[in-house]
Amino acid sequence: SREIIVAAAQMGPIARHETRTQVVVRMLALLEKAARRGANLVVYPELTLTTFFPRWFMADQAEIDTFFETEMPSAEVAPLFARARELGIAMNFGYAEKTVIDGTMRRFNTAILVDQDGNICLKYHKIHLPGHPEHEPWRQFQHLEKRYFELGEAPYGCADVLGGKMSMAICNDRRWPETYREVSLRGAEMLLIGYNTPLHYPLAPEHDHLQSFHNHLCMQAGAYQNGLWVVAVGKAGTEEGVAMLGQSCIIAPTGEIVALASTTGDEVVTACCDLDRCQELRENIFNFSKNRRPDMYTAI
Ligand code: CDT
Repeated sequence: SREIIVAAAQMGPIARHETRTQVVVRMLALLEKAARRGANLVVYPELTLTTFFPRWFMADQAEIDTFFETEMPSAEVAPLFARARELGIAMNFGYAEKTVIDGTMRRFNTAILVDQDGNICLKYHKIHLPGHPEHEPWRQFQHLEKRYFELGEAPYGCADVLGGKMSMAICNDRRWPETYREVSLRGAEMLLIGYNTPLHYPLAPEHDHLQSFHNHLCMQAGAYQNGLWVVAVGKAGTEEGVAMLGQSCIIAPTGEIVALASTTGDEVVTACCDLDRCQELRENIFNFSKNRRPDMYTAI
């Protein structure tokens, strides 16, 4: 077996006025708790370092840019990198990234995977950006990811960490079956997902009571149908007046939830994940090379 202990480090609400330094103090507390439970890997939410700012319309780019990072680790985040490295713990977290590519300023909703030696070994730019690009004042709150971020242009990646193959996705990506199939075909044994999911969905409020169900439904199905572990971690609780989904969890390749957060605050849940269990699915019911029929899936 290839067992690793994984910690899902759910975060409670982060207010707009909270500084990176304050957030990192909370992340460090979760890291220490995870370390005491023997964790090898700690997974934090999407856009961990700030409040979920796409809920507000901002016209001033300078104000928008206050939520973005221009270097990683930044001075504020460096203590987290240092402590994780000292403890020999790998970690995954999301942040808003502002970076120059080929002389052009670009902005992405980004996640990184940092190995146990403190090196960023994988970076991912979110490819499914939900929401809308213009101010829609009729909504109780905005979801302006399409305004503040550009679409990621690279497919999902996969890195060798802790003796296993890890991939990352971000929030809305987890609703798309293609995400799991892509990373699985690229060899991933574990998919790390951070999210910020409001309980209220303005376009179909009749689904509000199903947020928790849909969250687990897509990820449990994705894990099972592709024979991989899924670690899903939310920023939860009432953040700036908006109720956000908790229920961060760790899902086995069988589709079973093996660890589940029971609060909507800062909370660590852990599970011992045997990466060899992917084979239980991949050598049997979902033996891709034996039974999958890509030649028949012509519509996709
Ligand atoms: N952050 C993010 O991607 N959230 C979306 C909210 C629903 S779409 C407005 C999600 O899929 O959870």
